[in-house]
Amino acid sequence: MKNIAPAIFPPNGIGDSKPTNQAVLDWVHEIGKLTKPENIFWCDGSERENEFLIAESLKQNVLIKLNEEKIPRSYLHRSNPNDVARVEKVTFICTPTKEEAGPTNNWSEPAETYSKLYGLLDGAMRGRTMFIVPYMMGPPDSPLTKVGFEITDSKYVVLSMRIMTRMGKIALERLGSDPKAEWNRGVHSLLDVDPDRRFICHFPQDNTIISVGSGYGGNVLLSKKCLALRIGSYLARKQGWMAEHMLILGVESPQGRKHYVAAAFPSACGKTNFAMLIPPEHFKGWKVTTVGDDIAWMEVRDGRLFAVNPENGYFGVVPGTSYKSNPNAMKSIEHDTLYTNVALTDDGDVWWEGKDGEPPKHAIDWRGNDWTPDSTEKAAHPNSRFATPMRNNPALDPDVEKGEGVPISAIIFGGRRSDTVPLVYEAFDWTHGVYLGATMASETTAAATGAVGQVRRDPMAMLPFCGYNIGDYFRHWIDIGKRLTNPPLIFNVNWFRKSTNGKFLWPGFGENMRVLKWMIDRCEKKGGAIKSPVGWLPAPRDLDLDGLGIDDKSVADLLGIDHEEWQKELVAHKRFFDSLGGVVPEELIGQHKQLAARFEL
Ligand code: OXD
Ligand code: MN
Repeated sequence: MKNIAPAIFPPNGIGDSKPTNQAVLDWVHEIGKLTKPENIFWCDGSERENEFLIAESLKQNVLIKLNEEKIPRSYLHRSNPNDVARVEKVTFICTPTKEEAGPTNNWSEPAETYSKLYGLLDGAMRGRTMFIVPYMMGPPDSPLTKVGFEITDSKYVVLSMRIMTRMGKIALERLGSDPKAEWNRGVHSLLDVDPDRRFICHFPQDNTIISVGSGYGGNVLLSKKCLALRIGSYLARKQGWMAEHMLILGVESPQGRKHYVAAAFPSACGKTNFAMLIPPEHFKGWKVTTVGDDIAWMEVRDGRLFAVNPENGYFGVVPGTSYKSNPNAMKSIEHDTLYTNVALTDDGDVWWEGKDGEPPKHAIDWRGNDWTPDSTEKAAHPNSRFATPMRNNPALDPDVEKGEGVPISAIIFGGRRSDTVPLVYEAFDWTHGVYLGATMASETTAAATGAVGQVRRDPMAMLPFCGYNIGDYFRHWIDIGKRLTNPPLIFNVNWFRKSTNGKFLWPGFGENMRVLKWMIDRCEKKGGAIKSPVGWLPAPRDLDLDGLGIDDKSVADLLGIDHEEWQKELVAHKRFFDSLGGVVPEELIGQHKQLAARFEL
């Protein structure tokens, strides 16, 4: 096997930050004996360590330095072209029984899977450095915060984890030396980046993740989808909290009244854009701030839901990001950013489809080939990404580090639907809201491998991320509702509805503030709404559409409920529930019946 990650040899004082916790030391010893690395590098997250790792990565062509004047302290990484997105078909939940993993997950028997993976890992790090990355998910003083360790043979993973998590000493301190303390064990090896030897396996009962054969994003930054969502959701159910695929934003009125909302959209449906929304001119004095752009951990306190963002950075889709679509993201990625699979211009800048300005006359595309505007290939991969520290975001919420979290006034579900689903509507109550989440659907995107543009049901945007039986997950949502005396209102949005001639009806981006404002009005019990079979809908007059230049017909189309389309939707909901093989709680079956009955009235 060709060594694609040769060992590096740190000077004294770098790579020797061993933890005191014996359970960690024993586990690292065990994995070291198995993978047989050239040496072991204990990360501490320091600046000096980071500089050393960057220098070594540049030498080994793992990173390309970008133009220091244009984008200071930023780098480009190109992944293997066979390895550019999360691969759901080789992602497994390894619970003792198939039933625990449920109908929406790939399941594999734990003992057999350990044995297969240990076979693949045997000697996998020969001639390589084994990095031990301690990291912490969540603000330092939050009760929800968790510690993880990722063992990896990829420098790119170490450098990305440093951006995406609170990495190094801070995590070791949080863990302490109690050998019984809870922490996540993550093992990652690139192997030889062969799609046939690529597996992302979760062992929820052991709080363990093993990922082999990939070097890309969500497959290998084990803190994110693997721990914060799949293992996280399993722990959350057991421990009575929630781990959700949701952004968290703050919205403050000119009078200084502030609300926080959490929103679940499937991958690549504008979560980062919504989390960093800049209110348009018309909403002078309103402020939107970002707590998180991808994941929310939430708990019930005093009958309310409080949320923290477990992450420390953003791993966002690059194409389409521009000063028009997301100025705060553009400002965030102007420095200290690690890009993956974007194009490199001749002056060492980065470029992607949808960036502001003219395309460069010549660039090197994401595969490393010459590219010109006449090329038929894309310059940047559609799932190319930035990893950038959240502190780069000019709209970062001041309470992002608050251990107790922020109180959630509204939960928003949404997807990419060309038809059927109105721009916005509100659930009648919590259980109805759970139904909206459970039946959510979206047209697929490039964030995962597979066909793009097909409507797939994606409950709570958690289909690829729920680490246990989806029926139990729905039940957990319903049970959480019972503990909420002051529950958030639940909404559904669809920014992507199209006219009969295939044009988007809604301008989206900053103008989504108009929809957000209606939701906030509803939370403050002052927004108008009309009762429809699907939920509370704003009448056109309830939305502030001043100065938007949208005609009445488009507004009617955006908010319209087409009974024929909804008959099909009802059938699709039923088909989806049936496909889950009897795990859906009675309450949600009841909601389906009630929805059907409301259409009969
Ligand atoms: C992500 C995803 O990377 O959802 O956030 O795929
Ligand atoms: Mn995501």
